[in-house]
Amino acid sequence: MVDLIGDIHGHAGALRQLLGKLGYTPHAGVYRHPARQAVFLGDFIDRGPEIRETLAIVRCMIDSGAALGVMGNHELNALAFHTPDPRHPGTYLRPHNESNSRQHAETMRQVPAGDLSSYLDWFRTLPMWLDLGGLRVVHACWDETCMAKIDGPVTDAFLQAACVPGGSLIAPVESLLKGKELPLPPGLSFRDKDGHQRDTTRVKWYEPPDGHTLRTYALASEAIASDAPLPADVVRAAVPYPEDARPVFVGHYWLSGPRPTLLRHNVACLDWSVAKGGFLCAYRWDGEQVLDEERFVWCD
Ligand SMILES: [Mn+2]
Repeated sequence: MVDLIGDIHGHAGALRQLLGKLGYTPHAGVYRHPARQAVFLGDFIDRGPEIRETLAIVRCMIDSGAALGVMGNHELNALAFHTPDPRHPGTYLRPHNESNSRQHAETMRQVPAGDLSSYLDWFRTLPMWLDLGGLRVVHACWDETCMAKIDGPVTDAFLQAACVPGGSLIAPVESLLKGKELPLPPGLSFRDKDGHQRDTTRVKWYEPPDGHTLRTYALASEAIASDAPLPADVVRAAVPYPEDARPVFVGHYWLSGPRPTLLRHNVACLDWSVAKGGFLCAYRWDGEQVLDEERFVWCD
């Protein structure tokens, strides 16, 4: 059975503490559990004091079979940031503008170039999602219509299609790794936890949109003060997660609260904002199809 672990973002101290609490101990430098496997939900980098140590712990566990893991949007962004754009020599698939450079600066400062290049090669081996039979794992959103459009390894051509404006894979890859967003009506914007002005909001993609307003369909981490109805095209395009589907685990959403809660009986987000004053969170899964809030494990 498995222990799912949310977004680490360079907090190796919290990771070591959580692994210890879950009964994983280091053997020849690799954290292992005698009877269980860890599953990482992505977003290992770009914040926090110990990005290099986080990468070392996670990669050793995955490469040795002590863990599995999926790609987060930060790993995909880093790949595009460091992959030259073949059409425009001297530029990269993710432009080196100020905000992108700022996003990746801590990773480049903390991880020596040679190591980073090796980790980037390794990021390419991370799957976009995992279907483990009794449970499912993806960084932000389980949407099989998007998955059907994605196949093959993370090559330069894949990165180009997934990251460069106009690319054929942008919409499906962003849905899986960043979730569903909807545009807010003119004049209605808000500041996110990083202080960025946002004119779109992340939504409860797993719920049927019927009966929802902007306020109730937005994820709890984003307070939208509008009871305007959802746009018709958003309602039409929604792919809610079936009530009787296998449990799905996601990260990504920077949730906050005194203790973890489920999004629904078969949907759990394990990102409780360790990199923004919250805590690193795991879920100890033993095959149950109705998830149980008593199975969250976290370190304050
Ligand atoms: Mn993320």
